[in-house]
Amino acid sequence: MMGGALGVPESPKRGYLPETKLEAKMVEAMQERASKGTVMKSFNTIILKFPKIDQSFRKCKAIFEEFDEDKNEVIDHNELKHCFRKLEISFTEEEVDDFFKACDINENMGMKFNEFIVLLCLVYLLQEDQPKTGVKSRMGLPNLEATFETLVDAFAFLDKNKDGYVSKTEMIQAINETTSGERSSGRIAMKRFEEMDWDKNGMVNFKEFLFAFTRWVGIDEAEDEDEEKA
Ligand SMILES: [Ca+2]
Ligand SMILES: [Ca+2]
Ligand SMILES: [Ca+2]
Repeated sequence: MMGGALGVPESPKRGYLPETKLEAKMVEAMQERASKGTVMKSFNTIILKFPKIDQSFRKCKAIFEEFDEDKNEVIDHNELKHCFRKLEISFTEEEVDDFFKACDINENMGMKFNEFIVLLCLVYLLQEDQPKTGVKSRMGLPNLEATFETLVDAFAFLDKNKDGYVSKTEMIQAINETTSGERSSGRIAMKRFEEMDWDKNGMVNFKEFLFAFTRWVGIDEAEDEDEEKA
């Protein structure tokens, strides 16, 4: 078969290759998940779920506080290890390090609340292939896991070609499907996309998508308010 027939619709110029082992795993898990399909019917169904996601994230605060043993508002390396142990999440030392590096975006030696949510959701995604026998929930956090599943599903909906990334074209396509070609929809799609594509490499991976979500539902705003005034 000729290359075009294999159907890779677009080849991003750069930044397409996963930068870390963790990202590679994340992309692979997402490709696998996307291939199973999605229950999302449109971009609007995702938007309609925002309030519920927000609520669920806020409930997660109690979990965050439980594991923030010294109450300094960040989860450090040791606290994260305790957290994984308590939730019976088994990763190697190296993987725990990778998770930490991937989600501690400010590199301030600790994970803030929104970073912690992103981390838990990534853990959720990567745990898919390791079902615990006889246990219904993967992490013992059934309510939160339902929200994570919604987020994974939303990403799978956007990732039309199932390569583990959301491209600009895919974003425009997703939004156009519902808004019957209104002129403004393209601009909205672009704005949303730019909010998500943190490293500006033209592709959105699941981690970027999650961070964008914590901003859209206002989780990190509430957290940062005090600091900005200080
Ligand atoms: Ca702490
Ligand atoms: Ca894609
Ligand atoms: Ca990106």
